Amino acid sequence: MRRILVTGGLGQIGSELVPFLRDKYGKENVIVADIREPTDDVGPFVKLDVRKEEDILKILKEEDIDTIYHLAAILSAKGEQNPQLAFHVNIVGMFNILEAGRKKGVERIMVPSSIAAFGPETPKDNTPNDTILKPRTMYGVSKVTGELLALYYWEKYGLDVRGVRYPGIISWKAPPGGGTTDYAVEIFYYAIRGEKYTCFLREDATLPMMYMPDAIKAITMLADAPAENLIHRADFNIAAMSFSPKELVEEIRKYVDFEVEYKPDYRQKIADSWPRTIDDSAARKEWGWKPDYDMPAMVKDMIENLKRKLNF
Ligand code: NAD
Ligand code: AKB
Repeated sequence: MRRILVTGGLGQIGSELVPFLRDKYGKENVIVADIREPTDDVGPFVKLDVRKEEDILKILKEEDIDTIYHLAAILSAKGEQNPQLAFHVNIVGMFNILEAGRKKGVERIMVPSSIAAFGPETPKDNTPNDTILKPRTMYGVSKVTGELLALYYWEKYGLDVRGVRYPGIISWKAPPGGGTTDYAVEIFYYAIRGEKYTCFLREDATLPMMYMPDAIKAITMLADAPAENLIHRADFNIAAMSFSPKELVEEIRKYVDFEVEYKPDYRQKIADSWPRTIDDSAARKEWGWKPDYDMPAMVKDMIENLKRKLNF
């Protein structure tokens, strides 16, 4: 039996990861932790600020946790507006989770990294798994730090920390939390309502993306992978699709008509520093990664689900 803590569990990914884990391990065995109070019933919940190591350790002991999914973070765009906050939540928070996990003796910590770990010097097309990591956002710096700390704690203490470098995640259940790729979720709401959308990236800003079911599949597959097969730790590239805003608009217009204008803001510079396409051969080889959704399949599913959700 597993006892699982999901930090940042009220966020975009946690909102869908938690039900998945509860189906598998039982509702009472998966505890949501977040700095925010839930607005509706989310099942077992604890209020937790990951900047406080003692509070984390107390919960790990009280709830006898053996597995942590550490999702609490400040994402790229929000992080550039408050880099000091991003440092404390993402870097100090990650360190606190590792220290509390080590002291409690948890079995496994899953922690997402991001394509934000890459930077302007990284090759942009078919970006290799093992390449130049010189990000220029505080969020990216925190992701590289997290990847290196994961490796350090594995080699020094045998603490089993694993993670994938997520691309932009697209989903319809919970809103995204302040990233550069958020446009690819927001745009669907405007399209379905038939409203004009102002895109904060250029029409040709191609970025790697992934649909939420594949994001859940990736992190849970990696969690279950035999340790002896893993050469990498918390730094697996994973890919599913890459597209520009213009290409996404063309696909959405196959279902609904809407107007789009492009007014790139500070987030364009962040997007410019990230890859266009990703080489995920290490994840495919080491734990059998393969996505289920390409861009057309994602758009069809998003439109169907959002139309139902928004009563259109
Ligand atoms: P999100 O912003 O939707 O959710 C993050 C959650 O963390 C929020 O519910 C927030 O309240 C909580 N939080 C913030 N500060 C906290 C603190 N001090 N203590 C406890 N909780 C705190 O983020 P998400 O999209 O669900 O991302 C989860 C993880 O996946 C993050 O590590 C993120 O970097 C990574 N990731 C996400 C994407 C994506 O597109 N969503 C892409 C790449 C990587
Ligand atoms: C963001 O845009 O910050 C996230 C990410 C790719 O890490 N979606």
